[in-house]
Amino acid sequence: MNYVHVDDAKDQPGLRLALTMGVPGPWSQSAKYLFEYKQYPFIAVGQKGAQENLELFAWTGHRNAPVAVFEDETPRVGWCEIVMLAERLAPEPRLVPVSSAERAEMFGLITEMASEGGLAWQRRLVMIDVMRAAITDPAARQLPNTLAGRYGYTSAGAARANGICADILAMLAARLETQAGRGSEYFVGDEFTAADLYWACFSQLVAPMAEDLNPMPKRLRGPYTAPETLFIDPILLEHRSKMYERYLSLPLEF
Ligand SMILES: N[C@@H](CCC(=O)N[C@@H](CS)C(=O)NCC(=O)O)C(=O)O
Repeated sequence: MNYVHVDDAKDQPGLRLALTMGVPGPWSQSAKYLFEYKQYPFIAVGQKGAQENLELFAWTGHRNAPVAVFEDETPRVGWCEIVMLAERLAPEPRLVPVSSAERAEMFGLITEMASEGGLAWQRRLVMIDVMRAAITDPAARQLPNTLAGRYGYTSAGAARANGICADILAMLAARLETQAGRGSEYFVGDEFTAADLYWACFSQLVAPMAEDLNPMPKRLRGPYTAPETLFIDPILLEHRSKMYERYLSLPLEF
């Protein structure tokens, strides 16, 4: 990924996307693929995970990623507003269904993956626990401690997280089973939508793809991998493999 510094991006026209560098952060990966899939050009700006990102903050008011800045419009940070920006800038190929009923289904599914309290949010609470336990020297726990402060970590919350993840994963698998029963390989309707794209990216947070496809830092592979107690129905991983093969570039770039 060719990242540009904030100073070299902020006065440029068009779309600037701040993305987390060096890790397959699923929110950043999804934002990147939205625009890549639509072949809409953007300048990638590097965000450093769990750091202060002072220049990014001065420019956008945010320290984390993704942040999408189009021209002089308000920076967009929520996944939903970034999906809608992509759809506005490049209406074709569509990633949001025409039918309002299907839109409601699609946004509901992504909410369960990506919104506050959803699958990735819960996985991050567990990941913070795992990273803390792996670093024996408390003084060296700056990264997980920063994430803990940013994303509402409590040990009680982390203890509840696996149960919530299991429920969401079972719902997503059941959804794909139902769709398969009516002859569709996609989460919603009969076509590739943002829900399929988001699941491909967010699945990395429970079952990261192999090193050759997802060359993530070795020290993060453990924390990204779900515990064995969390059942991941094979249909979920078959689906994400198909989506990458058909629509999303591999290997992952970050
Ligand atoms: N704002 C996003 C969520 C963004 C988010 O959680 N970003 C994380 C994961 S990629 C992040 O930047 N973590 C590293 C950091 O805080 O520096 C949304 O609500 O859709």
